[in-house]
Amino acid sequence: MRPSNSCLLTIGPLVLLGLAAVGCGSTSDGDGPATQAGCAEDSRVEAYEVGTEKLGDEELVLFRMGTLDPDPVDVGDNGWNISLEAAATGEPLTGCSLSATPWMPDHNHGSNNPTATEGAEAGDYQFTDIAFIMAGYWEVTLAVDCPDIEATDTLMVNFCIEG
Ligand SMILES: [Cu+2]
Repeated sequence: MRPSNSCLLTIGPLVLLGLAAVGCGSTSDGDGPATQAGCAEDSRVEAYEVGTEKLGDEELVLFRMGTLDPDPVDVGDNGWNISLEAAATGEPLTGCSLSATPWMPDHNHGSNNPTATEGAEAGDYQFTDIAFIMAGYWEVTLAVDCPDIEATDTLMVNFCIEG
């Protein structure tokens, strides 16, 4: 169910700024899961725990969830640490390209598409500017491409920012 038609246009920084300015997806009718507030109760939301390991969709890469900054995530630029291992060998994956695509499925829009930098420890990667431009339910799809891995692997991690 869609919340309203105020938030259907997608992509483009100008459009996004416009949406943020008018407060897209405001809780006009209050029925359905797509309201801004209360996503902590949303059955799609998984609690975020540092140290949890998640296997990528292609089962090639193991993503270990690292610290968030701020923790919990909030509206604005967010930092996120992630470690990558080869699922087959458990070896840290270095030299990878790791990107994040935040998306609000209930509003049909994203924000930015940042790339992580490699940390000092082998296999560690850091995002500094994942832009959660509004409160609500977000899905962040990670995509990783490594010299030691045969194909791109992806993983979706979801977050709730209480409005
Ligand atoms: Cu939105």
